[in-house]
Amino acid sequence: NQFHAIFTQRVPIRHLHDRKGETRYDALEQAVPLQEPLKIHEAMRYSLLAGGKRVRPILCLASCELVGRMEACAMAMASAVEMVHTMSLIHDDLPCMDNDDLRRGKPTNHMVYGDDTAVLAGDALLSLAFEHLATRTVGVGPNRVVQAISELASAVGSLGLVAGQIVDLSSEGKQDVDLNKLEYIHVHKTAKLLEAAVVGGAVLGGGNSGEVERVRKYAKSIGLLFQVVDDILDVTKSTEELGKTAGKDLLSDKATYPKLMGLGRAKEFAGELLAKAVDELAFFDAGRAAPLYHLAHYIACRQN
Ligand code: GRG
Repeated sequence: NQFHAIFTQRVPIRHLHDRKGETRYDALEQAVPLQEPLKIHEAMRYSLLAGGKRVRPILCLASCELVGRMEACAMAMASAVEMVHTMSLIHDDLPCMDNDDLRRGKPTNHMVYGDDTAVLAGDALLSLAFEHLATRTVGVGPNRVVQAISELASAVGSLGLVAGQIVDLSSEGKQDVDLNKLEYIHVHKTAKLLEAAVVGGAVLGGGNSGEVERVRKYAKSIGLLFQVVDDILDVTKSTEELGKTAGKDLLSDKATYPKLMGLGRAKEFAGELLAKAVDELAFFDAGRAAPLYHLAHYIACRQN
């Protein structure tokens, strides 16, 4: 319930364990201060602070605490992951990619600032993510910081997000997208960054290699689960709201889990992925694992 409240109220990440109501500031807001040149920093902040669910940073902090360290050790990583996520959304919405006018109910970055600034805002967020992680991580030895940087870099590059996006773009309008290809796209576009968030949190939290590999498996399952649930929501929302924007998902050619395996089987598959993720947590202390346990259930049951 605590986590559900955090997501639905869009609580800034620094507030996660702020039980006394003290030190109320948002790490992300502070990471990108409004400064000259104003236009680029405004554009970066517009999307970064636009009310995303912040699933990735919260996973990162929960994973750090799972293996025994304070969330502060992973705060820079948590912010960096959200910067990378935001840049991928800004670029994904561009006319040369998905060409979307709205994101989270607001005009997309390029609709407000223009294509040129939106490209630069994405580039600047990507670069700042790595600078922030490298220079603002506190209380962690350099080997672990380098390992976290490397996790994030491989999640983003030509074998990560970019791989998922290029295969997705190349599949547009084609009828040859089978379950294997769909899984490839989702693993790369969605699961890789969730994996980097969770693994990075555990690495910076001082986890040993066994612990890190367990949370990696947890992350791979919830990463795919995230997308299977997204596809299911597209169908169920489309059915509820046929004729509104969501209806286009039902009518489009885009391959989704419900389309390729049927809605019932897609829901079963989501249940299997949830069970697999939760299994990996059994190895850890139940109290420490509770946040990741509830986050997995939140991802399985979310409505947006
Ligand atoms: C990394 C250099 C570089 C380029 C990016 C554009 C691109 C290449 C990749 C696209 C990646 C993409 C848009 C994946 C979709 C991921 C996804 C599930 C988004 C929705 O995530 P939520 O629901 O969003 O967490 P909120 O709005 O809550 O933040």
